[in-house]
Amino acid sequence: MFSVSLPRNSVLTAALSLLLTRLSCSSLSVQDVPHIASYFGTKTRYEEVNPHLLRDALSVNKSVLKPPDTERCSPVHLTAVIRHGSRYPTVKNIRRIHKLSELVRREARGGSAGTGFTGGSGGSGGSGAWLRDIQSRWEMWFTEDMDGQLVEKGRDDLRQLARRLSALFPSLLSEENVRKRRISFLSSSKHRCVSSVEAFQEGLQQHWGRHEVHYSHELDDHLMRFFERCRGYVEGVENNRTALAEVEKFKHGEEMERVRRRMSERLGLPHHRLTPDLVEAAFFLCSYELSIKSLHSPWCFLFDESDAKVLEYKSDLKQYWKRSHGHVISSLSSCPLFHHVFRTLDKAGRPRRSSEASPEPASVLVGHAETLLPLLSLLGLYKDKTPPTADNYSTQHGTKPRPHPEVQSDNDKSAKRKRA
Ligand SMILES: *[C@@H]1O[C@H](CO)[C@@H](O)[C@H](O)[C@H]1NC(C)=O
Ligand SMILES: *[C@@H]1O[C@H](CO)[C@@H](O)[C@H](O)[C@H]1NC(C)=O
Ligand SMILES: CC(=O)N[C@H]1CO[C@H](CO)[C@@H](O)[C@@H]1O
Repeated sequence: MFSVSLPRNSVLTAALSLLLTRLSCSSLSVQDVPHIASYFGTKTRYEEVNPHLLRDALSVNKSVLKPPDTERCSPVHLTAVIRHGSRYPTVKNIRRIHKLSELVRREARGGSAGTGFTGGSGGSGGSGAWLRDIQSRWEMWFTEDMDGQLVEKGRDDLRQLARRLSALFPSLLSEENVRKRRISFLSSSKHRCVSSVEAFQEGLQQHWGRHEVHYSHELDDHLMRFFERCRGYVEGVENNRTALAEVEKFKHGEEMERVRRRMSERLGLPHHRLTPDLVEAAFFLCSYELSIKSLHSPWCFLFDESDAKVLEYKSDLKQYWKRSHGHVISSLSSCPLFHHVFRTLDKAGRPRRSSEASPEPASVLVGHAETLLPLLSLLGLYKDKTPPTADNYSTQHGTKPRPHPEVQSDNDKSAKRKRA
């Protein structure tokens, strides 16, 4: 959250909300949550980062908005750049999950190696229970048509975020401002983003006890999917294998090899059958069953905490080199959005005669993690002194994240991903 104090005692506020939160009717008790639940990178449940929302998904802390004691301020504008809510895996990962589940169902014989786990609902210990669960009870329920769509829980993420923001900024996200269409809603054209911007509007209406929702939003891929239109980025990073050399190196490096070997032992599968992509598919499977269905998946028992840290580092490396500070062009590609946000803030903060119309009270922009990361990087946030590399796992993996003081930590999962 960053705010600009204006001459006439007003506060201009821009909230950057990275990841959303959800939570409501989860049936998982605390001890049922997989022991590796906080290592899923961009797929971590929002409640792992903001556990207070488990108790009350609508709670807000108004003290974060308190202006300096010497000033009398009131909010005049809110810009929120928001990622879509929880979603299904994309087709690429659904195919990997399918391949993994077939392999394990047909060929896994279980490990004799003691894993130190007791798992599965049988609770009889060893690898037997969870592997029996996977092989006889677990059903492949992902279908290709789910391809990255928003899940019901993802809708809740956005509804609840809208309600919290509305409680924090009642004069901006007000019923009247929405009714008179004074608030702009922009979205990426992807289905999950459109569903998210609609859910956000539903949340506002719920907040006011209304049932009939009138949606109003515009699609703008120039702003929200700038990354696919920036030639320098597409050629220099997206389509350039060398740009992600550190990720490739780590993927085939000794830490990942150890995870692979342990996983193949636990499953009783020949090592060569389990590619690094399939190892990752199992990890994602654990994360998706938790975030979509609130399930403690039997697949989670394939990993211990040290395995999870390695896989988390791998996805951190990828985000860093693909979307963040790794290559300057990645952050520069967000210039269209950057300029849009700051032009909007400037306009809202410009001194006005009292006869002039007041500025747009709020601008809500819904995009992707790929939208947020380059923008945060361009703002200079979360920049490591030394870049994370394939060789740095041992020095970097234990680093605790420190959220940047000026970024609202509400839902800020990305803060965790950055090694401050
Ligand atoms: C609210 O935020 C302030 C400042 O960040 C913090 O000191 C305080 O403990 C928070 N209150 C609650 C109830 O979380
Ligand atoms: C690909 O990435 C490498 C490493 O970052 C860089 O040196 C090279 O110039 C890039 N190639 C293109 C075509 O941009
Ligand atoms: C934090 C840390 O150890 N960073 C090092 C990672 O590796 C690169 C080169 O391999 C070094 O330059 C960094 O200092």
